[in-house]
Amino acid sequence: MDKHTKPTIQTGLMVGILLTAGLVAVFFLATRAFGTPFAPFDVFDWSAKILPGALISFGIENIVNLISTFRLGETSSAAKTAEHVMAVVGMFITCVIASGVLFAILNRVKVTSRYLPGLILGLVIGAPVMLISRQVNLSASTSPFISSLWIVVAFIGWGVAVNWAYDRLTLLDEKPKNDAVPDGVQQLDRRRFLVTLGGASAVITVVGGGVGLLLGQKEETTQQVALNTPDDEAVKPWSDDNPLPNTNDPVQPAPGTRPELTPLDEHYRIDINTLPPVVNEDDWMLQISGLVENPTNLKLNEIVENYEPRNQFVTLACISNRVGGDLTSTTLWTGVPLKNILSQVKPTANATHLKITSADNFDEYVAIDTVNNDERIMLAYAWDGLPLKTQHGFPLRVYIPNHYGMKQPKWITTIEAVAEWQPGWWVRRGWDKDAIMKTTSVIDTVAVNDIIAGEGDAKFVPLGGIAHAGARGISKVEVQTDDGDWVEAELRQPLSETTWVIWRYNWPFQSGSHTFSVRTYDADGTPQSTVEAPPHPSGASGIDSVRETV
Ligand SMILES: Nc1nc2c(c(=O)[nH]1)N[C@H]1C(S)=C(S)[C@@H](COP(=O)(O)O)O[C@H]1N2
Ligand SMILES: [Mo]
Repeated sequence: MDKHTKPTIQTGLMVGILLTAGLVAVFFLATRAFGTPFAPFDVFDWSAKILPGALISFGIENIVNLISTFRLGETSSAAKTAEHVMAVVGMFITCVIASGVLFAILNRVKVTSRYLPGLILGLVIGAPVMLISRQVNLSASTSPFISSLWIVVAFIGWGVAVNWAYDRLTLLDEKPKNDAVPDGVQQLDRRRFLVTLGGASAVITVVGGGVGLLLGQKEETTQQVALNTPDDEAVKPWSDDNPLPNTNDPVQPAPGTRPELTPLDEHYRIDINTLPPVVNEDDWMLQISGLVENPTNLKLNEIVENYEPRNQFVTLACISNRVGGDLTSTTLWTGVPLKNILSQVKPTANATHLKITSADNFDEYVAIDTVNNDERIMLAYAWDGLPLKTQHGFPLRVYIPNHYGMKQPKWITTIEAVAEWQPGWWVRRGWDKDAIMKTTSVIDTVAVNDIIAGEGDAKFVPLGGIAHAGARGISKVEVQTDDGDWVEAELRQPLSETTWVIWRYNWPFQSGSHTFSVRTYDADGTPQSTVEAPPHPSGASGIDSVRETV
């Protein structure tokens, strides 16, 4: 009379949870310690690249909304964190289900070779993950062979562990039943086994995660080439002795206005990679090919040393930025006007566009006429006087004034002259083909704690923020209080004609609850659009307002 109870699928799922937590921790630790690929991120990146653009845009929009609704911090880093969590959860769910499936199979199929099923399971998951990682991983520092081997071995280890747990649980059940061993004992042994497994998994997870965190992130940038700008005031660190060009402007930002020059580590970051591609300067070359008379390969030092550098203060914005959002930042870009390089490679007469491709397979097109008519269009290798950080496109990115970031590849690897325009990465995914920056104005602060005393009883509350119109300039900013008249604000001299303009308005204090709104006009007097539009597909528009009780 065999009242043989096999381990249930639920037990299999439980085992899956415990062992997969360990697997993720081990992947994490190995990534931090040895630079192997973090498999969950690779699978996530791969899925994001093949899923339909509409779904991705929908996802991005919802994440951005959630982040701002729940004030989860700076949008672009919170969005990356969200991606990381989704990636790990995705792999976790997959493996937990797979573990349950293995238990179900083992319950039905008689196997002779003990760990073969677990090994096969590990291979069934590990092999595709390995292939995916080979295709998309750009951040690992181990060789492709080691990386691949590691992923397959790790998954096989995990599969065999699941298989082993199943066997142990079965054995505990199959102990001879006699009077000396009462029925409950098997149950107890099983529970004890799961508790032990849970304990071991917790230790691996905490130790792996903890040590991984302690090991810290990899180096920010690996540039060896010294920048060609040692005596240039414009790129030395800003200080009292080397102030920003507009430091003496009488219009000072209202307290609480965002910094006019974004600190480098606060510059927003948006791209299609959970971890930024790591480009090795020694292996890297800019290849310029296609319809050109002189196809050329340029090393970073040749770009830096052989061309006159150009500096430009730039406000970059993501097309996913909402009105008043933080996916926009300002810094000083240094690089080489692309037209100067083109004049040496000489596009042929039938070439109309440049296709710019990146290490992450991102691509965009820019018209050759546009490049030749605007020397601000540059291949940039430095930000704020320092080599580009890895996440911002080391070693080379392009700057194209007046357009959202989606038109401006980072981590450039090739430039190909072609005879016709094609839709670039985000354009193929349903975003605007021109992606011209919309005119926008934002209230950053109603500085109720910095009231200015005027004549007699008069008191003023400084209001301030930014206005930006790509490279078109700002001529006027106006502020409205409740349903009152629009009143002109003061404008601070911007850092350049392509940066945002800081505005300020000293509002005559009236106690109570008020709604403040702002609107702006391009240099040529064109008013900003007051029609509320979401970021997709052409960039957000609408009036920024804040309600404040003073
Ligand atoms: N290679 C590559 N370049 C890219 C992207 C990308 O995903 N891959 N994203 C673009 C987008 S959508 C934006 S908004 C800007 C952001 O630049 P930043 O992260 O340095 O602020 O990079 C652009 N260049
Ligand atoms: Mo973007």
